[in-house]
Amino acid sequence: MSSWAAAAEVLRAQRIETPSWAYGNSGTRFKVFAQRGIPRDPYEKIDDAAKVHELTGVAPSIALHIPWDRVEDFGALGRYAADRGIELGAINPNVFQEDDYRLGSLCNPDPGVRRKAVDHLLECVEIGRVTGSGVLSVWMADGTNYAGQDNIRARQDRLHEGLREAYDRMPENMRLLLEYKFFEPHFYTMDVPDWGTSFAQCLRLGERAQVLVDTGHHAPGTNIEFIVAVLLREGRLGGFHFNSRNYADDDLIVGAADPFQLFRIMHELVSAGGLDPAANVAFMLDQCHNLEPKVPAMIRSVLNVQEATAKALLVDAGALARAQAEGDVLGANAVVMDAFNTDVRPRLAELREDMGLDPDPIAAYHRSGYQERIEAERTGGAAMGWGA
Ligand code: LRH
Ligand code: MN
Ligand code: MN
Repeated sequence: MSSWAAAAEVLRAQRIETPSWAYGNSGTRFKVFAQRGIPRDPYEKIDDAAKVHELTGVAPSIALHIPWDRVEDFGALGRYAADRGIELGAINPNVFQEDDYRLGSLCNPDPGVRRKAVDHLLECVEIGRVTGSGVLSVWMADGTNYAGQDNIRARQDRLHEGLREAYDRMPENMRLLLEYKFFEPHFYTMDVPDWGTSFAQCLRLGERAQVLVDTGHHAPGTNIEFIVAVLLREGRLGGFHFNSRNYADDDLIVGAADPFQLFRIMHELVSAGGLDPAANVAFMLDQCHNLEPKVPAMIRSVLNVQEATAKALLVDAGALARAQAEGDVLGANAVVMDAFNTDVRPRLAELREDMGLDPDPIAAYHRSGYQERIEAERTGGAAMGWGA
């Protein structure tokens, strides 16, 4: 694709999901910094997510993490979101924050603990049924710290059994996305360390099990766009958790550390049809804003994804294919770099005006008085779930 008119259509239809937990207080294991105006419950997180959508026009859903976002009545929560113009998105089970899970959740050697973890997944399937969520997004902290601590293959078998139960319980419209991470909190083995392990588990489960790529979960130097290309080709790229990193799972603003990597990922998506609604790739953010104010940080994140997408859509596919066919190494690379080096911000500002939005969503946020209002109204906001 290379014409801006065609690119603009795709950009209008883009959907980027923001995570409820990024609106809460967060920090590192050294300190959680309390900010002013932090949501006190899932309803207020929805208010913040709705503000991000109101100003960007492309963030119409919020991912939930259970139990952090547990409420009595998820139907009511969904209606509250709908009244504010957004939907409840992926349901993320949490099987990593209880003492019982010291040796793992689905992979734990103790059948009683495995039962508890599977029951939580089943509860999340039911929550997703009520909220109409299409994604059950599973990440487990399971792993071992020492050679011989547990049997690696037996843990894979237990993992399959647990996921199988959840998968079989899902309604037809739901997908199970299995997120991998190569280290942390365990440092010898993680039970789903990489896309290959996730892919193998998903293949055994069925077509509605797909791999989730969190861009902060790879060893330094990993070529993430290659993984994206292969998974798309296999029909198993379920979605992303976007964030950026310099060292480990930094959870910084997507596109902050390496905008070129984000562009390269988007380029692989565009060239393989990964932005088509039919490809059903979920674009979700998974970040922690430890220092910066949360709502404008989230707006910045959405804009960064949008800018990378716009640049990828500007790659002249015809010229690229010709250069590739001719073995023109420099020419092919130049086509891609030309797109990356295009300043798309003025065009995106115009597109926003076309969509009835302010051309500069961050300035609009600062003018809106929203930050002042939440700081005045909300006292004692909650931490995202750990470390506080
Ligand atoms: C794990 C992870 C996973 C969790 C989230 C809070 O590092 O990326 O997606 O659910 O962080
Ligand atoms: Mn993640
Ligand atoms: Mn992570």
